[in-house]
Amino acid sequence: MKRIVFSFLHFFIFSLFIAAQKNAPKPIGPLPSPQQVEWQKMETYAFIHYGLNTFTDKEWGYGDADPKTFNPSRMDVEQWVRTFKQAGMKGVIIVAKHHDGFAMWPSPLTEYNITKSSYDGPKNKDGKVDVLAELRKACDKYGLKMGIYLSPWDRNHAEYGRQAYVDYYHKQLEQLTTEYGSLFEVWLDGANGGDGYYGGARETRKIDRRNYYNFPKIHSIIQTNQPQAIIFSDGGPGCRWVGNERGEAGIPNWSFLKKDEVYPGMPNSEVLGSGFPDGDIWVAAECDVSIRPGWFYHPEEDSKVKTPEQLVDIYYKSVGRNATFLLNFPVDREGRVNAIDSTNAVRFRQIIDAEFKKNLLRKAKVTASSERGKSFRAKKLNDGKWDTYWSTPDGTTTGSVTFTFRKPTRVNRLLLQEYIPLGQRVKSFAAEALIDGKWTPIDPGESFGNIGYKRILRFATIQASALRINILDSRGPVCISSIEAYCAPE
Ligand code: FUL
Repeated sequence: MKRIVFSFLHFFIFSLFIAAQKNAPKPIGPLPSPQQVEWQKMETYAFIHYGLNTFTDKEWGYGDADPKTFNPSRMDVEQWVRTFKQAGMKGVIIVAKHHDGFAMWPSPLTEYNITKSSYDGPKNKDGKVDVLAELRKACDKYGLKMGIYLSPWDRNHAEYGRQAYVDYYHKQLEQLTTEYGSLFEVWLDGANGGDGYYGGARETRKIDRRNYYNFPKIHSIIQTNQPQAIIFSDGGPGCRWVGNERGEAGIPNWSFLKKDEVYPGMPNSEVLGSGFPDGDIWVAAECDVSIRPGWFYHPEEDSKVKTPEQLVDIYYKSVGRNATFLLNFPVDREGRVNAIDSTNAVRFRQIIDAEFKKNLLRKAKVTASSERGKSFRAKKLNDGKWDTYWSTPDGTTTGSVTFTFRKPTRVNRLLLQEYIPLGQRVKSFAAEALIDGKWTPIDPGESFGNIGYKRILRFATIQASALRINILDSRGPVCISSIEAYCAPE
């Protein structure tokens, strides 16, 4: 009997689900893949630049530094990952090979690798030092995801500029995508060609940025071996560069690009900050920025580490503008995340946690100008669930929602999220607050722009008895999964 009741309940819930799906708004492309949605939910993750440059005080090694120069005194990969965990990072992308061609893992394809360095750390299963294997282990221990950066440009390799190097690069990628477990992102930077050591030739080599590396082949290696991995480059296909290294996404920020229009190292990269409103592929923006002026460690930059407050500001300009925040840590010459960097990064997270401690709209009464039906009511906006959403009927591309507090409440942050599996829709919106009985526009000091996965607005503290969000234009019926408000400590 118990079983019958149970399966009846299941059937009932399932029927409700089907009924809800039936009335659901039709998706409006371009759409993200489920992997892209999962990736964007990570929001903040770390980047590591560490290698010969750390010891030669360079940003771009020429490719001729002696591997023995790599000589950390107290290296501790677990310390990196522990720090990232405390700083709320959900993953870490390591530079496996920068432009100087030095491989941080025991690549059998080149002598220019970590086993030829002065590093005498833990050994991998083959008895060799292997920074990537160490990182894998630490990531698994602390529950962080791992990604890799493999520079296409290689200033060490004698064959760079010719087909033999491209084959070599593909083989390196094949190895990295099969031997280090699951990767959440593969980073293909856009710096390309120029002068280098090139096996002793010491010359300038130019390549055709669009075609030389055989990107279709690169993508197929990654997609075959790591189907969940997001491929980063200036133009995706998984996620895109935001067009600057300040950690700032544009307003508005569309998660769309036009197919084949953007390629690594292209000029006019500033257009990447806002994406293309009429794009035809989903390629959301990632904001890469270093906690120091340089990507690699330089002792003289110890006094220039970004403060917790600066990192908080970057969070609002990246995650708060529908992008992800990739924060670089230049590991120092000891082989650690420097104490100044780790202190500031952890403090950054504490501030963010304090600012988003209590969603003030959770218990507010919510009404909307229109609702699509039972499953898409405005109350889905503050039910605490990401995959339920408020939606308007077909043909209704504007609307407003009002949240009424039980008593006047102090507010200075507004957070909105669209249900992106059905597309990014809202083109413009604004917000008002009911202050002393009068609807007053909220002024975030910047344009509201659009929404996407997440949009956060900061404004001076107001005491409001209600908040009203006005959707002014949308590419179709709106699908908003949550609206939240906070009062960050001042
Ligand atoms: C760029 C590189 O040239 C920089 O050195 C750094 O790695 C940055 C993240 O990407 O393309």
